[in-house]
Amino acid sequence: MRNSILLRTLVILLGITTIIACQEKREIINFPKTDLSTENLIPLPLKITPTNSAFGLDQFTAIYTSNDAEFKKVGAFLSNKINTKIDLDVPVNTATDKTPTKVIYINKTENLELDNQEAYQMYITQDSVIINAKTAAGAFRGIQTLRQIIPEESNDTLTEHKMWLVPTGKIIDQPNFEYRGAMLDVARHFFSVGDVKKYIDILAYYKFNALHLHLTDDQGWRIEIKSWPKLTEIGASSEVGGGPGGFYTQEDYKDIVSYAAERHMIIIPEVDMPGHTNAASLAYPQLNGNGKTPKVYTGTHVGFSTFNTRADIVYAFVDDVVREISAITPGPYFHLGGDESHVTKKEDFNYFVEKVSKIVEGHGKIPIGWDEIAHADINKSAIAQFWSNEKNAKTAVEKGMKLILSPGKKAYLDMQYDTLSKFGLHWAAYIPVDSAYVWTPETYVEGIAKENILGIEAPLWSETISNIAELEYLAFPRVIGHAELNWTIKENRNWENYKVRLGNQAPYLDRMNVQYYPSKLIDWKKSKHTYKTIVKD
Ligand code: TNX
Repeated sequence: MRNSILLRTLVILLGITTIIACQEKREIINFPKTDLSTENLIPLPLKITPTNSAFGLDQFTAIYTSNDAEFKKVGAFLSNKINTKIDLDVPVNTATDKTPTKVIYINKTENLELDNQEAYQMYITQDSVIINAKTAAGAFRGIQTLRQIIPEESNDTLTEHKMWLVPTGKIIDQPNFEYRGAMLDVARHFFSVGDVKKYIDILAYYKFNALHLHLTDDQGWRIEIKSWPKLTEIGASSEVGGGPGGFYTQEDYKDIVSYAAERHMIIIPEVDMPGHTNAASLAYPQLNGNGKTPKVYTGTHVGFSTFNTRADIVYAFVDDVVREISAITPGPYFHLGGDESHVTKKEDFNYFVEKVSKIVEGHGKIPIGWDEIAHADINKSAIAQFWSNEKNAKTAVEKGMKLILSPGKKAYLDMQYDTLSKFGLHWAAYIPVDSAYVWTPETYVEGIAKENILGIEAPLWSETISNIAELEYLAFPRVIGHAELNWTIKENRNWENYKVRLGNQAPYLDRMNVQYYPSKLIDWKKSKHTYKTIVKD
């Protein structure tokens, strides 16, 4: 009896000594002063309150999440990205041989200061990082912020082991716009599943939540449709300049969709109609209704093709295509194109858009179309994507439709930076890095208010680019600016401040092997990774 009391006292004493030893150990760490608000975050959060100390991420750190399958996945994603960034193993919801002294806790809670479904709050103290979110999407946006403030280099002077110092403080954050999109034209030139995934992964880091794939155009049809097999047997083997083309099987497409879903992004499939349909009519000449079999088209002109908008077979075709694609698209939208149908009569165009919108709705999706669709008599739940014609945008809003803003002069990633740019076009404008950022979507189209705008989307048309390096040259760094316009409220946006944060993205972009355009407007931070550039400026 006496022995056991003695033993217990000893154990308790030992425990207390260990805790004191740990605390002493912690106290000796004299963290250098940090400032969370001067970190390199893009997009900039809504509110940052620095507390000027540091969370020492190290081998004694563990990630825990709420007991929710989606939150667990967010924890695993974070652990994986920490590992690829700094080669540190952070266990998730598991006990390890090392006693964790510090935790990153990803917590599902309704108790948030902000209403938005993608909002999150992050509290960083010396021994914990707590990310609170209502949804896994919110938690996922939160961990992007954390990834950005974990330094690449460890501090090896404070302890005997490596420690990465994360500045302490509080972040309250939510998106400025609900739809934060980029578009990739895989029709003019085909891009592989791997290329698309690489683009998605980087877009997710900057809090994008949508990738629109322009899957069909005159030069090629890029998605397998099982009920109309010639679309890919015949319509996919061409591209601008005469290259081999290519297409996604439905399995490939599902693979892209689930890769995006892991990053809380949706895929918006676009089948461009009734114009931009040469490749479809090449496969099935009955679709164009003029009795002629079209030729393979590898040029870059637009506006010469159309479906026969009065033929029943066209609607049977559209119904099959929309049904098959919708079945493998979990996102709520289907993009029906509708741009530059120059050889379709106006009344035929409107008739077509009305019928196709109903087909899209019949398959449970919300139609999106380029701004030309505003003149058709369609439900106001349809969305118009403004790219060049302000009148169309206004007509859409007057009808109660919401807009996605993609103004050619600001948001088009295929516009050249300047006259020396090796790739790109310039019909809308030259868009240097500052110009892509310095505009206000909230007031860009006179008379259109923020509540009419779903968000902005940065389209990358691929007439002049045929591989991932060229894609990256046009997309980066401008698309990072579009990320901030979409996420950060206008009061917090400022070019002088942004351009410093952008320069500090170089180590990340280099590590990801992104061959961005090294604009001279930006002071690019040196990085330990090899810096490759395909174009000298
Ligand atoms: C206009 S924007 C187009 C595309 C071209 C692009 C080139 C739009 C809806 N149509 O067909 O690829 O310009 O910048």
